[in-house]
Amino acid sequence: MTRECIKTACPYCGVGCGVEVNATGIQGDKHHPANSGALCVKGSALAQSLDMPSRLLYPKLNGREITWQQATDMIANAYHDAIVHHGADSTAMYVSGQLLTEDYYVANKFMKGVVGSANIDTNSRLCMSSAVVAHNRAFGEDVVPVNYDDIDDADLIIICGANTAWTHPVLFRRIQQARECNPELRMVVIDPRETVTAQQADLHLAIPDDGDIALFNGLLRYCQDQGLVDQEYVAQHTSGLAALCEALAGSEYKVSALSNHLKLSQEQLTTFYRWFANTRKTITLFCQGVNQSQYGADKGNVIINAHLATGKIGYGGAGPFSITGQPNAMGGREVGGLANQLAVHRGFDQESIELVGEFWQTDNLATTPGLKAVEMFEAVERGDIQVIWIMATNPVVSMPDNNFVKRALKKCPLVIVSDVTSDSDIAQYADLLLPAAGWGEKQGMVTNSERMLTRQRQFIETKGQAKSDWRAVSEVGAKLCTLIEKPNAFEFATEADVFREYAAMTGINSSSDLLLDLSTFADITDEEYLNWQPVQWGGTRPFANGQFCFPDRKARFVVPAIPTAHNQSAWWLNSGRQRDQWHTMTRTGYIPHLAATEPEPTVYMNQRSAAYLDVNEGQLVSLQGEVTEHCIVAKAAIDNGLGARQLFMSMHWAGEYGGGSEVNAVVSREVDPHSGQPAFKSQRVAIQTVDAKTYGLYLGEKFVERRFAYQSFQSEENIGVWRFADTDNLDRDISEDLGQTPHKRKVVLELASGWLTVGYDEVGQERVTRSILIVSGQPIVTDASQLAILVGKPLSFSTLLAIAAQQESSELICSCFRVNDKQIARELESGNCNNLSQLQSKLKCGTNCGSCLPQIERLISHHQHTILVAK
Ligand SMILES: Nc1nc2c(c(=O)[nH]1)N[C@H]1C(S)=C(S)[C@@H](COP(=O)(O)OP(=O)(O)OC[C@H]3O[C@@H](n4cnc5c(=O)[nH]c(N)nc54)[C@H](O)[C@@H]3O)O[C@H]1N2
Ligand SMILES: Nc1nc2c(c(=O)[nH]1)N[C@H]1C(S)=C(S)[C@@H](COP(=O)(O)OP(=O)(O)OC[C@H]3O[C@@H](n4cnc5c(=O)[nH]c(N)nc54)[C@H](O)[C@@H]3O)O[C@H]1N2
Ligand code: SF4
Ligand SMILES: [Mo]
Repeated sequence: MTRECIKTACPYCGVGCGVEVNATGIQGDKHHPANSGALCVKGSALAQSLDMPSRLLYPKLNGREITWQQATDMIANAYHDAIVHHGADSTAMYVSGQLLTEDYYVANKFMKGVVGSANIDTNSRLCMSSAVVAHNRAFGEDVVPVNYDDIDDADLIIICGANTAWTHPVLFRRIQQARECNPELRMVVIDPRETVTAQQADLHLAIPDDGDIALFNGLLRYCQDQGLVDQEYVAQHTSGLAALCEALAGSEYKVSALSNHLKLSQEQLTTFYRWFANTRKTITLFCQGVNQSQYGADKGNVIINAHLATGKIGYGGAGPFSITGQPNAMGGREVGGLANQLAVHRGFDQESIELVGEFWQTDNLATTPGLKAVEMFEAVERGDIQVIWIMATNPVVSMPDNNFVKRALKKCPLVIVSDVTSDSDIAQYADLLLPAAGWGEKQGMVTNSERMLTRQRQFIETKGQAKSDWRAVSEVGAKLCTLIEKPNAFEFATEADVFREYAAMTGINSSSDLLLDLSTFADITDEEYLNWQPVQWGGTRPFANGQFCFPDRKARFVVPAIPTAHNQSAWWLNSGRQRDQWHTMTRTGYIPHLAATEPEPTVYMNQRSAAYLDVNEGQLVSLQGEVTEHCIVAKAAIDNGLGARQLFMSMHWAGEYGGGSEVNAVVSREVDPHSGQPAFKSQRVAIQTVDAKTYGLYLGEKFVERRFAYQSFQSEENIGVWRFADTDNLDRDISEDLGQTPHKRKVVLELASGWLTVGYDEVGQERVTRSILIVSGQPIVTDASQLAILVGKPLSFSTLLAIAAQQESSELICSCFRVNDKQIARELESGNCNNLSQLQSKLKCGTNCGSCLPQIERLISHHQHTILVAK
């Protein structure tokens, strides 16, 4: 890889772990403040992620290679034509929290400063925009007032609407370590599902969908009734509590009424309320279960309200802690890459417009907010947008009602897509496809959840003609400046030039009450930029002095809306993340051990729901969106952590992996009115069993072109695994269809419930398996011993079969060493192993990245509990 040791940052989640690359590979950076050397399962697989299939190497116009010069001219001309003939607002850009700060800054300047439209929005709209609104409304600025170090200091950690054990694993491990060091530290998890995170909690509150507002309103009311409001803090540093208390004066906020409404016992509620009110060092960590809601902004504010009313903010170990999802979601917010922000934490007020206009030396500045993500694609569908540039995001999968986005893009005269792979779904909608430099090939700054700026560094050569996104935009920007006869606003030779200009721009905040000010870095040398060590803006303790960012320096309470009751008779579909996949799978789907934990599109429900629907594990069901009218098919699986009529599906399934079972096909476009963030977690759907006549499993090199009613793909070492099902009876011709790999021989074997074809070559006396096809009338649970008789070379063959057999009947716990729950249970039951370290030495599970430790610990404690009950 590289001889010297290069320090960079992980490109996945907002924990922002430091990474070191050297001759031995990619490891965690022991000296980075975010992770002290730890990496989760995704971070540990970064080296494998560099072998991306279908890497995009050249600019392509409708599939044909063109030069960068042609592409640049074409884009600049298209923006110019649209501006001249239809106005600046007929153009748009849709970017991503996975861009680096330099990319983001240049894109924002291009749209708002040169094109003259604020129609630049980002996938952070789907992710953090509710938290941004909540911070701005409460503090006067989008500031997260907590640090990771506070976790070690806290005595109560509340995790609300986040599955941290899976989504921010290194941070979760830090919480677990803090609990080991501090036996007083309690953990409360607020999540309608009993997640792996919730299983570790001292108290799990399984509230109904969007029950957070009532829960936290009740907390405030409790504090008030019990005389636990910090009157002095409230009087000196806040405003608006009286109005909020008035709104919460009704009997519906008494514990007895809330207990009914939230389906929690009075004891659970008062325990939570007492712990919160009486623990000085309390952190409330929150993420998408809060943000992705029709009430997302208000949900953020009820959490902040509770912290303000009890003064739990501004000192070590306390505060509301919105954690970011993407590696640079925070950097995008700093730069101002959302359509309703102008730049550097500035909005569209007159003073900001003047300061930004002057800094950018433009008389063409966007002066009103642009279109937010959903509105933007609606404008595309109406034909109001002539040209859109999509960068580092896959909206035809990740947007709600994704089929509408597909329809819209088909109508748009020019769709430009910058991506690293030509395999992504969005690449299929591009007229002009631009190759972006990927992680390891590019460099620049990212900011994590605790406002820490770390540099991503280049350690491999850029492939083909791929180019950093900031450079691609700068070249188009420069060309556009000549077309509109303006001086070039994009004279950046390096990332350092861009960063210096951005840092200088934040200086416009220095005479204001805003905390974002990086202007001390405006003049750093190239060398200083190169050797950048992590820096945190806003100081280590924002709001320590009780001074907030409004003119009166007081924080504000927000009176939230009261959620209307959801339709109780419909099934509730909740969606989110799996431990081992990243978003739409373009960077993790092809890594075998990451693909193994959830090998096909799966919809989870509890045992009683399955019985009610008369569906068995492994059978197919279809989901029909209440609003979108689309339908998807997925495999049913049991998760007793879900409540009645609750369904959960991961958001990842996309492209050839998911065969069309993208969950967003059944997700409506309903958004939070303040933030515009979609309510991904609150969908009503109809669910039905699918009358599948045939289930199939194929292990081979290439699958048939033919489409089945259901189909999925999983990447294994040197082989593909396809699962499929159909409502027709498939005949044996399919085994001919599948015989695209030239087999020397084929054997067909009748099984009890179907049939099996094995294709193999003969090599000397040995048989080498090339493909296996199993077709059955039932969901496939293979019997490896029955099939193994066929093989001349048992090892390779049985490995293939183990893949088939294992995943149907067990849950993969440790993906690094492929250890499943059955193996762990066997060791525990046989008495071979009694604790974690014995399991680790016997099976190696949990000895690499440790992302599965919470699940192994759960299996051990479950086993110990079973023994106790049996006694
Ligand atoms: N493995 C993995 N990790 C990731 C990512 C990934 O793709 N894969 N993506 C990253 C990104 S961009 C993000 S934004 C984060 C997201 O991180 P998280 O927010 O932790 O993850 P999610 O699974 O989206 O949802 C969190 C939980 O919200 C719960 N929830 C649903 N409705 C409600 C409700 O009304 N109230 C409450 N209190 N909870 C509710 C869900 O049951 C779910 O368990 O993860 C980051 N980390
Ligand atoms: N139903 C449901 N939907 C959701 C969510 C949910 O919980 N439920 N969560 C939402 C959230 S929080 C998020 S953050 C979004 C994420 O959704 P997306 O942002 O759409 O997902 P990604 O797969 O990360 O898309 C990133 C794309 O950028 C490409 N890429 C990678 N690196 C680079 C680069 O350096 N430059 C360029 N130009 N391209 C690059 C990748 O190949 C990929 O195509 O999904 C949202 N959608
Ligand atoms: S927790 Fe995992 S995915 Fe997130 S930054 Fe750290 S290593 Fe990367
Ligand atoms: Mo996100």
